[in-house]
Amino acid sequence: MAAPPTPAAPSVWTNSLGMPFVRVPAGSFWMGSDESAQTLAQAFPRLEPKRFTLLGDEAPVHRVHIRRAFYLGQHEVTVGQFRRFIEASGYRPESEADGTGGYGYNPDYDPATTARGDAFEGRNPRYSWRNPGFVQGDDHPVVNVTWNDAQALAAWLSRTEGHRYRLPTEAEWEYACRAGTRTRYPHGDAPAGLVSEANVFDQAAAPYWPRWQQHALPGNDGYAFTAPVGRFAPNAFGLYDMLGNAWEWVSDWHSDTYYAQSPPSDPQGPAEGSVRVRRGGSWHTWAFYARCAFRNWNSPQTRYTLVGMRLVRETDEEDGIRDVPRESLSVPIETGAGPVKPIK
Ligand SMILES: [Ca+2]
Ligand SMILES: [Ca+2]
Repeated sequence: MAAPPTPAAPSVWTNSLGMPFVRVPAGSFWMGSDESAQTLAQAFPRLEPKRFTLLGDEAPVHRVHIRRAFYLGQHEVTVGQFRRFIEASGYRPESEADGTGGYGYNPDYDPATTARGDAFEGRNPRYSWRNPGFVQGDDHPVVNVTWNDAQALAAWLSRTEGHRYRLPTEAEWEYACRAGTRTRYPHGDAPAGLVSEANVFDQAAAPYWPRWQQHALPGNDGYAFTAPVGRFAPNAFGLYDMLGNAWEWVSDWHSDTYYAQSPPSDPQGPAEGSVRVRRGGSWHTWAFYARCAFRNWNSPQTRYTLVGMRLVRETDEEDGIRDVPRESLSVPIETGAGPVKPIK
């Protein structure tokens, strides 16, 4: 008897800065979440009920078609890759160019004594992508980078390589994160399962943040701060750390009401806005906020210890990259089931 076929390994292409990209095929998916406050309260019993009423921007769940395959960074952009970009281009990241710095972890910093009560010290010129206040190797995700810094990196790569780079759209990001799944997380709905799948707020991080200890997942993922990229299992598209490690900027402006008006094919987000979306949660993020559907946002100038990026390289006809036949992918792109509730 023949052995069952093994899923094809993703086709990986590496750019001039050493960033591996995997091809994400065109397809359709259900975007967003319309879970009720009651359902969420059962799954996350330690959270205050008001948190479950603030998720209106995740609904309605709506069908989205991604009409074109794209290459997505297999990992978050790393410190080493960002350094090579800075050295080759002469670009000055916003945190250094505007002189106000970034944010950082300082064990002596007391949020209770500050007006904003922020978890991290900043802005402060001692902090930037070079120093978030905790140790990072070159293989950790770069943080303290702004949406504008991501634009600069994409523009420089496009110019020097002749391929078109950009941030993913919010729809491309969620499609890539879900990789054929409909659940809260790619592994399923159970928050506790996330600790073995992603670097989030867990028992490794909790001792550094005693105030939020009760929100730490019960397991230990091994990382109190950022982890080297690719330490957890990839999703069905071969992508690592879509959830956790560092939040990832996407290209869209944020609007609370966008999903109700979103075009079904290749949505690009609102035409204008004041804040850009970030996705996926980070090493410091509670499981509730590391769901595939959760949306967060900041101004394009925001730099923070939790926020990094991952780039798209668009496909083109002449680049000689071997396209993976859709049939060989291990994930069903189309899910037969409709949304739990009818789309309004
Ligand atoms: Ca962790
Ligand atoms: Ca991430």
